[in-house]
Amino acid sequence: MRIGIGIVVAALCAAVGCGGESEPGRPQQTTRVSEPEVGTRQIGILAPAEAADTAFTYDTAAAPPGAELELEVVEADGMTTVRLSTELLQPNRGYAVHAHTEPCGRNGADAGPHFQHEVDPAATPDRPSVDPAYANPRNEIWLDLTTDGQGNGSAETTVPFVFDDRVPSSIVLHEQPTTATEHGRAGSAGARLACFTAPFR
Ligand SMILES: [Cu+2]
Repeated sequence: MRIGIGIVVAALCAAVGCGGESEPGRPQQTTRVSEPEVGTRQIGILAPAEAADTAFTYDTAAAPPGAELELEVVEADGMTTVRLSTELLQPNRGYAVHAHTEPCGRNGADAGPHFQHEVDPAATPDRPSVDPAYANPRNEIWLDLTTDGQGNGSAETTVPFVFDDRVPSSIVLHEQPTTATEHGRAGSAGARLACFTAPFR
């Protein structure tokens, strides 16, 4: 009797195709040849801080309202690649840019410190990490860029980690053209000119 039922099931499967252990109504699994990619792509248009929703400028001369920021994040094979492209910022100017931990707000400080994969144990809310062992472009996400004559620019970085439950919440553009790397100042880049709330996942 058991054998008989087995043959009937086998025949049905041959006719309609049974999906191994898949449950009814669920798409069947396909074989993956590498880790799945996880990614986001977000666009923000700068607006004056008092009127902004997601993309804030705190200095309308250095980071003009209407400037566009596009952020792309791709996690794959244990690494994360982040691309930032900008349009209509100040022409021929450098901007130091980083991923920060908190969403943007009315004040530049609202975005919190730099996102760090391994958090500097010496850092406090009042004294951000300035230790190059932690404040560096492999443990943080730095996207320093220089604009062309039209104010367009781009930057890309690949860091040797993917995110766990902690992810960056924003991208901040700073006054200095590049990010400091020396001990005691590592990660410093001057005033916050603009901020784009862009959850990385
Ligand atoms: Cu920053």
